[in-house]
Amino acid sequence: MAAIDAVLDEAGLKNVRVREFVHRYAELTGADRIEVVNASDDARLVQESLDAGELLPAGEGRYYSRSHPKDTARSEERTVVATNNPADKGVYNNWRPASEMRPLLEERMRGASAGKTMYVVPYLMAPPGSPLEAFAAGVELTDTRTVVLHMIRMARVGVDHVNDLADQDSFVRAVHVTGDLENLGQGTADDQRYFVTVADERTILHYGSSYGGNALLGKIAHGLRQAAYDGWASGQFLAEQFMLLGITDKQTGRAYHICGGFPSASGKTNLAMMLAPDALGDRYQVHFYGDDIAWLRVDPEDGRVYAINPEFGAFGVAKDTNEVTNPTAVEAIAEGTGTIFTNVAYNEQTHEVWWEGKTPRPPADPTGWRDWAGQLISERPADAKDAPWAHPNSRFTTTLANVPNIAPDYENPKGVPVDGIIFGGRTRDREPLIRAITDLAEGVYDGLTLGAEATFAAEGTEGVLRYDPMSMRPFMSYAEGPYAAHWLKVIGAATDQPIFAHVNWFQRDPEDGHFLWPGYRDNLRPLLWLMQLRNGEVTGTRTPVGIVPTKEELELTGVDLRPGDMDTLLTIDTERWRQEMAHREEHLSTFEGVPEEIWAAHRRVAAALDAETS
Ligand code: OXD
Ligand code: MN
Repeated sequence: MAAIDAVLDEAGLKNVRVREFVHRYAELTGADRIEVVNASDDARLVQESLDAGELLPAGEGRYYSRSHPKDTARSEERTVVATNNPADKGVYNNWRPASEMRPLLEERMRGASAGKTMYVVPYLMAPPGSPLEAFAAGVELTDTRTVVLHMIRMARVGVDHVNDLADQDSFVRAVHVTGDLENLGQGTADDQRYFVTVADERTILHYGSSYGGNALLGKIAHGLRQAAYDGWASGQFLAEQFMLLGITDKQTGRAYHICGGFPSASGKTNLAMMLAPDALGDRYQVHFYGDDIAWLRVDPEDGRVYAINPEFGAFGVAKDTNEVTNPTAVEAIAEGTGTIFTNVAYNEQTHEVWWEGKTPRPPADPTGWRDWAGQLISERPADAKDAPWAHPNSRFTTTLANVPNIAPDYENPKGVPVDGIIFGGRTRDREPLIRAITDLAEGVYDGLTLGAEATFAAEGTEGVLRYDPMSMRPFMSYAEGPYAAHWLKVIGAATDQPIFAHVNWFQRDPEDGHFLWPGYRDNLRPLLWLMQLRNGEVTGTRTPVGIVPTKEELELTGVDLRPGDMDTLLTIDTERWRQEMAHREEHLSTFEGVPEEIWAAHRRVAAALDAETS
């Protein structure tokens, strides 16, 4: 007891509520010692991790870590949102009563950190001074040093973030206990893991992993689940799994900001970090703000929607990251950036890292290379010769400031005004390159019916959409009907509302399967059109599902397209859309309390499609 107080005193941690929280969980988890962390401790903690073999060197100022092979991804089945109100139960949030989950988690955590250090990580999920700062402070207690190092890269970390709170109690209590990863029955009927957000008690209790969103509690558990709940409960904001980028027109001096949601494997990080295509680079500059989370609120002064990225870093999927797909990410993870790679392949002699898609082929000389699980490539058994070297969910963790086109105002506490909100899934047909939606309810309806093609059997039937409302399916913290209503309320309060759009970079030729649109940097072109449409500079063509550009309106200088492909990219296949409307109706019907405005939007689109074919 006295020893804990001495450490907290020494660290200058004054917030009495935080101190009580630390005491309580130090006792419960049985940790041997505690240590309070500030971002300035990074170099020392890195050195300790290198000495302990938890990190390996990966070139100058870069590091490599391997997770336990049974612990390589988020587990949606084991993730629960608990509250004290059964009405918070939705379709996707795995709701359970707080009175059941809190004791269950605390029992699992009891004594589970014996022999370990419990790190106290005070953090802020917002640029300091943000109007949403009251929702952004948290303290993560974790028994794993590499989790601390990830938190320092992904969140603003230091005792000042909790000492100075106006309401000393207004921090998220986040507890991470790793557990015995070898013996947790991961993926079996006897799975011991639980990742619980007790949303109405602003408490996060995660047990049984030390990987990514399971363990870096500022990011997904606080930045998305808790924040979405807080945004709704307070009536003040939305927290969404959205990227955020800026486009500056150097000719006119105007700046635009676009945020949006994409289901996984739909190119969100590449889009967020993109550069203008060479042919447009003299005129447009694209800036990066965030690749994964945006909090949206309306500013009473000008009635516009403002967005912040609450994060401080990027936890990006390594697979397929290269000079073509994402040159800015390649720079952001170069030597000297402090990047931590996890579960990529590693060369223990040269300290190089490699993942599928980094180069077209793996390194020709296997000497020194080990795959993500630590197996020497040269000693792989014959039947494993073709297995990937990196885990498909291998990652890099780097701070935002390392991204070369980071926006100069990315730390502006106010955030940036949002001109466009886009949704985009990976769909091989039906969805055109872009369709703009000018009506709020139709925009929200489009987000609620967002989906991407199921890619393998476990996710659904091949080719059928797997719905992922607003790309929030794994992060929903309250019921979908009230969620839709909250969207209408927040954005509806803006006097100058953003335009909505649905984009699709992945249309394919039905005959030979080639991608019709080159994607990547050329994705700027449809976004420029969207901004022009919002400004009234173009009119597009009205269709039952939104406004699509005419070929002439799109800036296509320097794009490499096959003849005829542009027409297909802008075509609405009314028959396919009518089939889709039936699926949408079924999908929306699974939610209780969907606002009438959303149903009306659905009926309007359905009627317009019917009118087109009759
Ligand atoms: C995710 C992530 O799992 O961003 O979505 O890490
Ligand atoms: Mn994400």
